[in-house]
Amino acid sequence: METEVRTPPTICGMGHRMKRKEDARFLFGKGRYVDDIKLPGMLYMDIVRSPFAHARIKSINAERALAMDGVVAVITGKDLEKYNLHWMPTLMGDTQMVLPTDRVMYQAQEVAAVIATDRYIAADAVEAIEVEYEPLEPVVDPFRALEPDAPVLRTDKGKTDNHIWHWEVGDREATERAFQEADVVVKQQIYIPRIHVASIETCGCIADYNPAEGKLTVYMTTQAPHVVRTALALVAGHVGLSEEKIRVISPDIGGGFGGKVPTYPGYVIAIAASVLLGKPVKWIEDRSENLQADSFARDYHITAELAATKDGKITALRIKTLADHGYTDAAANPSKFPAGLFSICTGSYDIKHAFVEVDAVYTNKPPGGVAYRCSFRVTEAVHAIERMVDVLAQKLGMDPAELRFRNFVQPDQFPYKSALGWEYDSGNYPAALRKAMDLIGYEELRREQAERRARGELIGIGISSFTEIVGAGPSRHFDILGIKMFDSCELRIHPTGKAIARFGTKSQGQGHETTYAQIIAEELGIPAAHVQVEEGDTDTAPYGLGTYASRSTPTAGAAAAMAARKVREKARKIAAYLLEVSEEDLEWEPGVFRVKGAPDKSVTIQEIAFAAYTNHPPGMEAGLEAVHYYDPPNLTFPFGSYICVVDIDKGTGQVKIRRFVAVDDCGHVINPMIVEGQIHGGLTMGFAPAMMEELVYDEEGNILTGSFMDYLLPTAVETPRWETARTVTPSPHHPLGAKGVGESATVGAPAAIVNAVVDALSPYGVTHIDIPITPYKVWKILHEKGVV
Ligand code: PCD
Repeated sequence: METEVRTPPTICGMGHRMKRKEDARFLFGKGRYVDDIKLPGMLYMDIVRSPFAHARIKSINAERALAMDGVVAVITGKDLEKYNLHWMPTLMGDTQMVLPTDRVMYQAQEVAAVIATDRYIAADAVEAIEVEYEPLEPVVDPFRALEPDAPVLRTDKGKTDNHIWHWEVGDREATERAFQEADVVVKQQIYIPRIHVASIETCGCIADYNPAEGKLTVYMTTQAPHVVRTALALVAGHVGLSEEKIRVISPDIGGGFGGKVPTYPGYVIAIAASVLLGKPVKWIEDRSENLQADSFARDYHITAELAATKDGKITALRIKTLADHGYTDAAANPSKFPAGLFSICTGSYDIKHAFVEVDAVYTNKPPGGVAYRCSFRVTEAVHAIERMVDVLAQKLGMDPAELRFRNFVQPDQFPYKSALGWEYDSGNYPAALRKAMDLIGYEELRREQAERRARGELIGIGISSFTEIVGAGPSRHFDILGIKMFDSCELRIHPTGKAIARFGTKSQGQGHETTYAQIIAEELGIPAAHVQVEEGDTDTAPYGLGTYASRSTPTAGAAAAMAARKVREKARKIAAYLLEVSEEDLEWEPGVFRVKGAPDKSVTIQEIAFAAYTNHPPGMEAGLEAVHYYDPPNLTFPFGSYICVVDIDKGTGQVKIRRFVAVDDCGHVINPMIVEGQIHGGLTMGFAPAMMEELVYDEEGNILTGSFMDYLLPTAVETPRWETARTVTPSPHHPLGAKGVGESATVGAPAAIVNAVVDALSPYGVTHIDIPITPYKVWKILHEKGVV
């Protein structure tokens, strides 16, 4: 099945490879990012950061800094404490320091802020501030954090240990029984290291408090502007910032990837500084600050087990995980799901019994647990199950494709209720894997592998058949800080038949200005070129929860279709009036209402729009507009099958990805070109942590990968050539049959790569390798296992 193209290229509805409307301004260098904005009288902020992972602050001496020309103020935790603004809530309901009053909890934590008339003066003044620290014993290892004699980090919360929460789901006893009765059991420790999104643009803001109006405008790199506005009103209402006086503007954003969901201390300090000084204050992180202090992702220590019959039917899954959250749980998960949607870990398989538990701990590291293009811990879940299926295949001596076919949820089982409680909306897993196998020539590759193995060469083939879960709400299960997770579209048609549509989401590069316009073009027949899309200004956009977790298409995209349908219903009434027939006598085709049986009697949507303001039916309200708040009935479950082929150089341990075929299914596709772009980017962001990215700390809590010298990112040179294809299994509940897609590839890719490398080394007894698979790691294995 393919997405049907119902509109001509002049209208450019769904299914057209429309070029991105936003690209004109990006390609001309006319994007408007936070750092492009300069306001009259603007001051600049820079931040003093802690060299220690855990220390008491004995004193802060700002005298030398304050004496410097151009330095306006130095702000410390003690200053903020006077207004009770030294702590702030995290999105997970934990608390985080804005600035410390007594202790620092991780290296690079904010200690004080300098406000100056110039960015460089601010930076020099940071150097001039003298802070006296008394180092304390740091807790770096999460297992150490749980030992009874480990230093307790969050004494401010009255805690007596470093355990944050325990979360479990599934049937423990039934799973236990299934394990006892199993013919075969496999068990594997899997570590998914801490990583960082490293988007091109770092974080920053301009806080602009206007004392005359009592109004605060914040230009800010945020993926969720409305949530920020409400949260700010809730925490700073007592100092006069009430919600109607706060305007958050998220301008163009140079990549978000989950890292721009949280509110970082820098934003709050800049806001406090602007309110105190009555002037605009700009704060822009530098690259190292971004890498060292902003929220990280992953850091999951997983123990996974599978039980199966001897002919390869998986009967149960059990997972125990230790989650390192740094010194505060600053994850951005929906409130009811402290481990995000990790419970999608039964994956694409019909597993009757499952039990999962996650324990979270505090350590002296930057706070987090946010996404890195992974829709709430789904990458961790997919990595665990896709690795385990291969571990089992190896144990059974069975082809991993065959094992997958034997265990897939079958197409006729949808809607499918998983053992851990999700209702998968639709899928056809065998079709996607079969297609990927055909494209890559699976059988032929296995033959080649056998021949080469006989010659002692290392070639591996790895599969990942993942299931994603995206599009939160439904609001009965999903909220952030109590705010329900729906999303919105407000659509206005102008008299000349052109439109403006505003949304509660916020593109960071995904192309919403194009795809939302295409949805409205599809529903109303107004050319997508004539639909202006706006997001990110809380004074004008309808309320929404923002863009992350691939939720925009499932929620706001659906809202666009529903708002357009409301407009079309009103348009039908106007058309009946203009054509002097009853509504039932009208037929709709994109852009035109025709009289049934008299097709030359018709009115276009443009004529109707004009009439809505110039000649509307008596008794009807003038105008043509609609608002829709869409609360999805379920999540959407995109999926895919990826196959990776690797060749390993025995001398150097270098892994070369020879081919990578990705078959994705995101239901109906709005813009195939944009979806392919999303997959290409997503695959590269799956390749990176699989092969090179990792935040590493020494035993003192010093970050060893604090710059791009050591935190490796792939360039075009290292990145493999991606081969993409798709199947189309529409979502039965989304108005357009679409599912989200933004994160699928990052979620699915790492397991395919690791499975390929392990497959190459399996004749030598290798069953697992933790990512990142660096040449050194492979080289060591080759030597340990006596391969060379
Ligand atoms: N689409 C189409 N069709 C379908 C689906 C989809 O067409 N079916 C398209 C849309 O429209 C858009 C895109 O595609 O445009 C995407 O989508 P989605 O899936 O819905 O998603 P969104 O919500 O919009 O977004 C989000 C995502 C995420 S989540 C991430 S990470 C990443 C991705 O997105 N990020 C980014 N991608 C991207 N891209 C770019 N360029 N940039 C960025 O930043 Mo998170 O949670 O935050 O981790």
